[in-house]
Amino acid sequence: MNRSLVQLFAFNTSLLLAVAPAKAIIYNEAVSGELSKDQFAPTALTLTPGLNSLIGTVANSQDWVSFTIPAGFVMTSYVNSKYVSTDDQGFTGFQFGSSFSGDTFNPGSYAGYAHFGFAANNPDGNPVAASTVGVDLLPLMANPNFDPGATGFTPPLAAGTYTFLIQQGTGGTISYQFDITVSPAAALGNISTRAMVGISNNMLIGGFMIGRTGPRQVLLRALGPTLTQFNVPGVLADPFLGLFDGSGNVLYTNDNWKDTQQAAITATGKAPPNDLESAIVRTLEPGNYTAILSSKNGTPGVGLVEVYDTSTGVSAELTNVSTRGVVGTGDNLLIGGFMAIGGNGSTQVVVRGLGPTLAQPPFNVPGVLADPYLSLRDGNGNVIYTNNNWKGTQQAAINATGKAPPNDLESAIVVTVAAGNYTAILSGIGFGTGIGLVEIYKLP
Ligand SMILES: [Ca+2]
Ligand SMILES: [Ca+2]
Ligand SMILES: [Ca+2]
Repeated sequence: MNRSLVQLFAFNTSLLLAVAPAKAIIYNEAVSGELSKDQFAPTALTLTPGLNSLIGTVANSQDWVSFTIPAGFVMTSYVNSKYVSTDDQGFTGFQFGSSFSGDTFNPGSYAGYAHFGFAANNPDGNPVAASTVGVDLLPLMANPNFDPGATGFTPPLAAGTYTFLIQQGTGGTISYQFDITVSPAAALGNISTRAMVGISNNMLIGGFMIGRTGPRQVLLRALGPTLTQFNVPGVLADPFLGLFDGSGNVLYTNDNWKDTQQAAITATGKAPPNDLESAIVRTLEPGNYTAILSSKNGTPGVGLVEVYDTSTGVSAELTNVSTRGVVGTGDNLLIGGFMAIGGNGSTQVVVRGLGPTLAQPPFNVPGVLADPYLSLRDGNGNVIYTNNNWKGTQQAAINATGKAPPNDLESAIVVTVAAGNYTAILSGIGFGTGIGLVEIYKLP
């Protein structure tokens, strides 16, 4: 496969990466008055993507606040960025939910807690050497040695509501600031798949899942003639695109993108360059979907199916990707493209390449790829992982994901990737050809 085509994938999937971090003081007691002192009715604050600052004071009292992390985002840090007091330390901790039940002096009431200040005296002897100013308390609060008796949690904190206490007993007045970072949850962004498109079983099939966080507007498009600009020979002259639900019912079809939704498609900024190419823009409920690209006139050729989450600036929730099509040689390989976003810089995925399994029920596909070979490339086209037969190198790790291929000759890679664009390329050992399937799963 040529480098320019890899870069086409990277180009197509680059737009969602720019989630501009907000920087905001979400509450300042000097401006907005005292935070609640009632554990059952904390001051309710909704966090925004980016940095959120909470500024206040406590003197022999408690400040109670509940933070709501929006769907599709996670709290990645809770930094004690300012501490001014005559006392060595204060105390902070939290519980899941929109209020705090139980005894605030019982460690078992907290999911996690920490002392903070100049010489915070935490129970395990203190991994923080002295001052906590500038220190992210979240990983410390998640360490059971650091806060014995707490019920525990695993950072980052998922979407939801949490009630936090900031406390100072007798001994001083604390002025504090906590800086809370909210980032997109780990997810796969846009996807794209490319293969030879023929007739009958030789259609290009792209599967994807809309995640749990609610309806998403997606743009699907099918390209053929445009691929000639990327030096692809033998392109599909006239694509036809269908969108199906998880039960195989047809939801929408499109032949030529200007036919019915020209204005809506143009508004997404993703209109196909060629009038014979196809596009569909729809808002979809959570669930599994399949996009099928076929040749309108029956003449085979190389085509590309892409699925974009158009909710730019919000975490995408396309969680699984699968592509079925003909695996040929040269430029006619089967290619699955995806973008990893958020997740504090890392997303764990399983990529697998199937062939022989497709010949078995319930698929019963004739002419399958006999011996798949899989490679994973980064956005610059550099090969970062390869696998021939899945038991060869990562058998235990792949088994642990529950996604082990059914056949020993099939391929799988389990890997943690940084945010960015990737392509998974399926080919046949010994220049073998046939129908294959590339799948990409994001692990929880
Ligand atoms: Ca206060
Ligand atoms: Ca068409
Ligand atoms: Ca193989």
